[in-house]
Amino acid sequence: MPLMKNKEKDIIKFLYNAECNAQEIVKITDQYPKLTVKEAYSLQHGLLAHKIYENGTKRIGIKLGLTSKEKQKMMGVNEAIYGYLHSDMIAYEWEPIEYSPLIHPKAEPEIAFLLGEDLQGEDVTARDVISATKYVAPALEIIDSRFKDFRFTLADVIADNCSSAKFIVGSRWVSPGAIDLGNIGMVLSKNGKVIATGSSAAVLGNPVTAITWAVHQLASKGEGLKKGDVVLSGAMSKAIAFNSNDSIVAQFNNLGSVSLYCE
Ligand code: OOG
Ligand code: MG
Repeated sequence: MPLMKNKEKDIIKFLYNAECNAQEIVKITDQYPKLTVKEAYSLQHGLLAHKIYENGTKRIGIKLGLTSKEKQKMMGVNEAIYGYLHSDMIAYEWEPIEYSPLIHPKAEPEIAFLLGEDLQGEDVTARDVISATKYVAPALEIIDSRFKDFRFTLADVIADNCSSAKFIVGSRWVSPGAIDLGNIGMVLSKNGKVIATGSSAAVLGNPVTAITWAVHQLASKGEGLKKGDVVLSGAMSKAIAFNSNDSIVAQFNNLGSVSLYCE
């Protein structure tokens, strides 16, 4: 039986309050083990509407998740996921990230795509994605699952807007035609020590492939990307946990670097 509307509202409030109070919660599937991926996306959409209503945030793009074969294997799935980026998730390199409003944050190196045109349709191709992209830029996504110990099922993480919390886009913006998007190397350091390396090839072979997939998913729901949207294309290495006083730097070949400091 599909989730009843009143149950949906309760779950959305449960997730929203966990985020507002920086308090981890039990998984939704502990109580609703039959929650489907389709219902989870509906919860995610409802959560976006709830946030827009409650705190006036705006939808400013999307983020992709589980784009590497490794992460998909870990979750026992063979598909990526997507969530919404909101205006109140934007953070800046020059402004410390506050630890206290977060639960157990992790940072992920990603490539951000900044769109210069709308992009919608089930027939959108990788070429269309590139031509609609005005710039690509280095980015750090801060994920902060609302679930206890960062453990969840696929349906849980989708409902929780794919663990989205904050993101930082670096200051070097490059035309997508100027670099080989499927072959960008990356070195991630924490407090001056290299902690992971990765490549944009880990993102479904090429982040453009991942974005094309997401555009098709959105199209099947009558949605699309808009001029000015930001798209975070998916983690290029494992996510790195951080705490107060930690600094993290991701350096990308041909794309400069982006950093965060947590206070
Ligand atoms: C889900 C979000 C994953 C990515 O880039 O793979 C994600 C999670 O691992 O908590 O944002
Ligand atoms: Mg991510």
